[in-house]
Amino acid sequence: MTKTLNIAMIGGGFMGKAHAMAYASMPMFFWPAPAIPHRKVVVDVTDELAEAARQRFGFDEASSDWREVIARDDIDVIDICTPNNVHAEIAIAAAKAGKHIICEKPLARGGEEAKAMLDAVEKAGVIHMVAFNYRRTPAVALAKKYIDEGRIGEILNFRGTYLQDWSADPDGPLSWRFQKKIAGSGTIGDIGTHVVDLAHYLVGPISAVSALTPTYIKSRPLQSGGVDKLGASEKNSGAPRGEVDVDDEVVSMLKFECGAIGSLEATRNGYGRNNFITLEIHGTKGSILFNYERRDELQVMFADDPADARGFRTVYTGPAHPYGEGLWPIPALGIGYSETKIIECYDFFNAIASGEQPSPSFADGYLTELVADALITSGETEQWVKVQSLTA
Ligand code: NAI
Ligand code: SOE
Repeated sequence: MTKTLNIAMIGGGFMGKAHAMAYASMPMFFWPAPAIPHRKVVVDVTDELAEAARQRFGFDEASSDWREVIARDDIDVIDICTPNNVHAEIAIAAAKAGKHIICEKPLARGGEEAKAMLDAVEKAGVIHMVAFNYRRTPAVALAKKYIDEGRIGEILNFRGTYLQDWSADPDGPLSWRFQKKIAGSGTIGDIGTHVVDLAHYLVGPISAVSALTPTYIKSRPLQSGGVDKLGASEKNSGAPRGEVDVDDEVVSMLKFECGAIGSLEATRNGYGRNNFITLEIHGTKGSILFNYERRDELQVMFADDPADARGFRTVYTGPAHPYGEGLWPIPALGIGYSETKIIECYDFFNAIASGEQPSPSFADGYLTELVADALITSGETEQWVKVQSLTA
């Protein structure tokens, strides 16, 4: 009989929806499942919001008090889907209560907070994961497989972009994503960290950065609390405005510990771009290209192909590729955002079942926060900044 584990999910916004869908779907895709996630309690800031989330996302119970929920003996897993300012407080309390933890990205508002979270989960001996789900796109996992097998040789260069346009309108509201005290940083923490995580996954640790981090839109109409509707829907040009104290864009050169070089670009102000995550990786024996907006496809070029057949080929991910056994039976039926979250859920529950930490764990999330800190400092000083070593 497959074991059931009770989930308490804190935060019922965009990510609450994605995680609830993953809990319901994971055993339907991956069977036998490592465990059955049971949607036990959902928590939000008011009883009304929590109750709406309970009904919508299929939880047994609703609560507006995460501390009380964490203290319960019948909860196995705490899932943190709140804005970034409460990740640390919730995770540290959950670790002390002996719960396994999955926390949305970015792990924290910087390296210091992330280190306290890492220390807490390591002391408690619980399983911990940070939800950098784009690693779980099968085409990205296939790129990792090719790289690990040496199919494109030694990595020379990594180019990663994450371009969106939902914040390009100056009258989009001052949601929590534009407030340093809540988000920690702007584009750097919100989407730049996804690229850093992908770079760490595919190439290895980043050792130094040289970044530019402009803020284009210095004030926005005030929004009093609430979920972040990501721009357009709450536009209100006549409302009183508040200061934006985070970066809108980051463009950085990168050095990796392995000797590779690279670049990272992330913006939420790039008109016409939506969820444009691209990776281009050059090795001594070939190259890999990925574009999340065409996420069923991986473009690969192997330098030892016959001269008359050289060039990029398109591999459509399917049953022969990572996670293919659980997903859809033929390639190109369509991998979506939900599938990345279902796979993430599968890997997290496998980790709980096996007792082995998953990747990315809080240790990986901490490393990513150290790079984010370095990007912020570099942007402020316009200097190269070394990433703080984990052993320092
Ligand atoms: P959101 O604004 O849509 O929803 C946040 C929810 O948390 C709201 O319902 C809010 O009322 C609730 N909340 C706030 N403080 C709380 C507290 N103290 N206790 C209980 N509930 C609280 O935000 P969204 O987009 O869901 O983001 C949440 C987290 O997920 C963030 O850390 C964000 O960076 C991350 N995220 C990750 C994505 C990914 O692709 N992995 C995509 C979107 C967000
Ligand atoms: C907004 O930029 C956002 O929702 C990010 O917070 C997520 O991490 C990203 O995956 C989608 O866009």
